[in-house]
Amino acid sequence: MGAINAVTDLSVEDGIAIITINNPPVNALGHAVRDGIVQAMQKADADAAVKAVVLICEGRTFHAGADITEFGKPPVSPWLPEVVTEIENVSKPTVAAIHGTALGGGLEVALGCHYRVAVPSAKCGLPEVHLGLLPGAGGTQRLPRIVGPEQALAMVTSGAHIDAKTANAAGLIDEIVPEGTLRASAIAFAKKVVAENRPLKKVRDMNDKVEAARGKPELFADFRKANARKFRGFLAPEYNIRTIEAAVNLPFDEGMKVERKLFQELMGGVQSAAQRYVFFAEREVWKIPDVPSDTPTLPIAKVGIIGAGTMGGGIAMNFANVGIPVTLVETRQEALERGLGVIRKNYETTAKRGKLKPEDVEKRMGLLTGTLALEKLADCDLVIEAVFENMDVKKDVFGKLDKIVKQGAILASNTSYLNVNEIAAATQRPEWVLGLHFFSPANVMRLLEVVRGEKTSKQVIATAMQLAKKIGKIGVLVGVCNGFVGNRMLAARQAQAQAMLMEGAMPWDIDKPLYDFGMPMGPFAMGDLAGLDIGWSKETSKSSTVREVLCEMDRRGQKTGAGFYDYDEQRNAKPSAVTEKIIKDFAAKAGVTPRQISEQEILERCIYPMINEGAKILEEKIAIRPSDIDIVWINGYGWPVYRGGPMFHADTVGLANVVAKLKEYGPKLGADFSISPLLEKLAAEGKKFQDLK
Ligand code: T1G
Repeated sequence: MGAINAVTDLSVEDGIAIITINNPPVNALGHAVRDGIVQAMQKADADAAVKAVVLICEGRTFHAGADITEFGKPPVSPWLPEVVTEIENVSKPTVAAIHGTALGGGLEVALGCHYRVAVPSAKCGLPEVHLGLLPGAGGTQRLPRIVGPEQALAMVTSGAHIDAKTANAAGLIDEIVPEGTLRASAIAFAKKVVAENRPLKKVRDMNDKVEAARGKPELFADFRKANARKFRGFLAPEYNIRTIEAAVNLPFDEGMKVERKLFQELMGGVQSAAQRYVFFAEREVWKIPDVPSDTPTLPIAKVGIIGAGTMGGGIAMNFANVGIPVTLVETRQEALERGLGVIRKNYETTAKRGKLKPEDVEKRMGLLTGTLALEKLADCDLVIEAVFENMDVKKDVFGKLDKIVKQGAILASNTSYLNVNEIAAATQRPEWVLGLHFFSPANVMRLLEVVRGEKTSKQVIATAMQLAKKIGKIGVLVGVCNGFVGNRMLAARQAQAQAMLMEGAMPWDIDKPLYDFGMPMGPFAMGDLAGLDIGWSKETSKSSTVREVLCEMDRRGQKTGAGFYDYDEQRNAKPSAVTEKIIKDFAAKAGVTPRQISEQEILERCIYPMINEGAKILEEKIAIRPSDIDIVWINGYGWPVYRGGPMFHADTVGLANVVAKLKEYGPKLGADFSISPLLEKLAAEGKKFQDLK
């Protein structure tokens, strides 16, 4: 038979038709693939010599879903639901042969087949919720009919990929076949189905599990309640729940109508547009225009970390987690033991939660060596300094490292805002120096700002980005400036939050609109969580700010039961009359007449100066592209992914509106505030940050 089209091949072997799709990199179900499958299924169905059909993909994976690059464009028939129905209605057994990841529309295509076989390493999932969507080709109606509504609810709202063994146990995969034998085993399985005259198992007709859940609304009510906090602000999880409810309560075709309606609502919405933008943005960050992807990288087999405090310890765990031995250096034995103790406690907590085997706790602790001798770092491939944020201390450490550590090793600073070029200049090898800015807790937060110094070599950059991926981080390359990308923009927001305190807003008035916007918490609640005494000392405190006065009163945040807020035993925050009086006293001393500030003004004055700072960061080439800035904020500062990040949000609001508001707030934004020329230019041209390629 041969090629059906550029991506689809149809062959017949001993009565079994094999439809082979080859659409790299992930066999996404773009138009050609959909059309190819339909044509091939029709040909196989019409061929009397064909007794059964196998659908298999070339390359690294079975279909990893619909082609996301086609979203937002006019859909071209055959649509994916039609493809699935076409497969289901073939009059001969159809078998999906799964390897890699059968995801989204890919799993839906497999659910249209009458049988599914997979190799042990295969994974299945419906991750559409991560794109602000839901499965739109029958997955919400077919999956619960196979795995039951409970597991279907968990799968469509978490988007988790389940392994072949679990899928087999759940009835999703009919047979696990040996690794490397997929094609032959699938053909053998198809022959067995024919020989045993097994029925055409149409999933749409398998109603036992959904009918069993009928009349049990508590299943959904409990699920919603249990996940309310996690799903806060997102639309897609709730929509996914409704489709599973429809699968339980309605006949298949009625349920499909509900799926289609809810799918189109989400597809047309800003949340999905934002999450699809983030999908591609997370893949763009790794592409450095002047550092080709084939730039040779350096092996990192041994890492040294200076400072076993909160950051140093968290950073060390990232390397131990991937099997890289780490030497931790401290100045005092007591500090070293405390640091290693915290790491062990973290691992043991993870093990208690069943997310780590006890033997793995020991294995990882076994990769950590503590020492008071800097000389022990001589043969490290990478040394990361995580000491006190003071330039003189940093330069002293780098000067010593320069003399101790072997040539060809990378020297990195975990500084969160200091000048990396100045630190590098404290060595004779600035081309081997860069910043690796981890976020606290460093073993949890996904973001890593990779700070490129003016002399950092391309090989060191390529190595750092590759290492970021290896330790499970999202590496974003940024340039040297005060606070790099994240903290520089945060400072712009904090300045406005502080300013509005003096104008009449209370901390809780400012935190609320940011929380409602989707941030995990506002600036003042965040301050209380981190501790108001970071960088504060009783000795130098002069009661010159609200924060200083609070610290002087031992209101240092959650840890002291009071800060900007008062906290109960369960650490629930409530507005504080004490803080209110302190703020009013400050405002009175400044001669300010407090005024009511609207939530909209608070939100805009917190976010728009950030966006403006983001535009300046692009002008200064501190960030490569606007979407990198968005990835920093989503993965480092809790910006809600369904709003795409500050720069995407600006495009959604309209740059002209942002500029107009910044001009309207003008004097309130501070004497040294100025609007970014790039932002003004794009606004004037009616353009978006996304137009900046
Ligand atoms: N469509 C288009 N391009 C895709 C794609 C997709 N579904 N998946 C991956 N790519 C591109 C990606 O942009 C990158 O391109 C390259 O493939 C390698 O990806 C109706 C509505 C499969 C686990 O959500 O989770 O089906 O950067 O770097 O780390 O119900 O890709 O090289 O140019 O991520 O090995 C549902 C999305 C779609 C799965 C592989 N499916 N993909 O991870 O490689 S919605 C998904 C992934 C849907 C239907 C609905 C991962 C992966 P480039 P990569 P990876």
